[in-house]
Amino acid sequence: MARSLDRKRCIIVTVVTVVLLIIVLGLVLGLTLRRDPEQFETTFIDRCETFEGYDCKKLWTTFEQAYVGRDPCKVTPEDYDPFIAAASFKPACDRMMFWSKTKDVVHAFTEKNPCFVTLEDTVLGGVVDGLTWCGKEGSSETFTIGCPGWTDCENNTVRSFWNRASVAFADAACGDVTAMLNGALDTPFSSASIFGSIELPRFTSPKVKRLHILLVSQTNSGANCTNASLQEIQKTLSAGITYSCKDMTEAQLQQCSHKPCGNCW
Ligand code: DVN
Repeated sequence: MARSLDRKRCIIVTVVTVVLLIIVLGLVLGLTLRRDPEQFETTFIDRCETFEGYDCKKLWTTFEQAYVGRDPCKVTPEDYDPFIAAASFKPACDRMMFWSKTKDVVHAFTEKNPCFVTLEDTVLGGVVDGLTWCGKEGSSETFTIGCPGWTDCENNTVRSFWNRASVAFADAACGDVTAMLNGALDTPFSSASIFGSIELPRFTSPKVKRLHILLVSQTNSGANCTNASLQEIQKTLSAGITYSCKDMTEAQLQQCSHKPCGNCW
C-alpha cells in the first residue's frame, strides 16, 4: 500500500516538474522573441541617431512599412522606395567607395579614414548593416529569426533592401569613384555581384569622371590589375569615364588609412 502511494507521489512530482519546465521555457522564448522586434527597432533608431538631420522615428516607420505584414519572399526593391526617399543623403563626390568581396577590409579602412564613404557609412546602409529582418502575413511584428536567406527567394526582404539601396548609392555617385576589390580571388570582379550588376552600370558621365579600382590582397602574390575579370569592368563602364586600377597589399592600404583624401594611390 505504502509503496503504491510513493509511486503515485513520484508520478505527481514528475508531472508537475515537467509542466513547470514547459511554462518557464515558454516564458523565456516568448520574452526573447518579444524582445527581438523591439531590439531591432531600437538598434535601427540608435544607429539612425548617429547621423544628423533625420527624423529617426519617421524613418523607422517608413522602413518597416516596406515589409511588415507581408510574405517575406514577396518584398520587392521598389517596396523600399519611400524609405530611400526619406533617407536621402548628400553624396560625397570624389569620396564614394564601392566594394565587392572586401566587406571587412573596406569598412576597417573607412573607419580609420572617414574621408571615404561606403553605402554602409551613410544612414541609408548604416541603420541595418549586418542585420536580418522580415515580416509575416497577419503579423505587425519585425522578425529577426526564421527569415528567408539571401538565396532562398529573389524578392526576399533583406536582399531587396540591399539591391534598392545599392541603386540609390550608385545613382548618387559623382566625381572620382573608388571600388575596392579582392585581389585574393581568381576573378576579383563578377558581373553577377551587386557591384557588377547594379552599381557599375549606373555610373554615368559626366557626373562620374573616373572609376579607380583598388585591388587589395594580403600579400603581393594576389591578382593584379591585368586580371582578365577587370577587363570586363572597362567594357561595362560608360563612355567618358576614365578607368584606373592599382593593386596594393592590406599593409599598404593600412598606411593610407591615416592620410588625407586622395593622395594615397
Ligand atoms: O558596393 C558594395 C556596396 O555598395 C553594396 O551595396 O553592394 C556592393 C557589395 O555587394 P557585392 O558586389 O555583391 O559584394 P559581395 O561581397 O559579394 O556581397 C556583399 C554583401 O551582400 C555580403 O557581404 C553579404 O552581406 P553580409 O551577409 O556579409 O552582411 C551579402 N551577400 C551577397 N551575396 C550573398 C550575401 N549574403 C548571403 N549569401 C549570398 N549569396
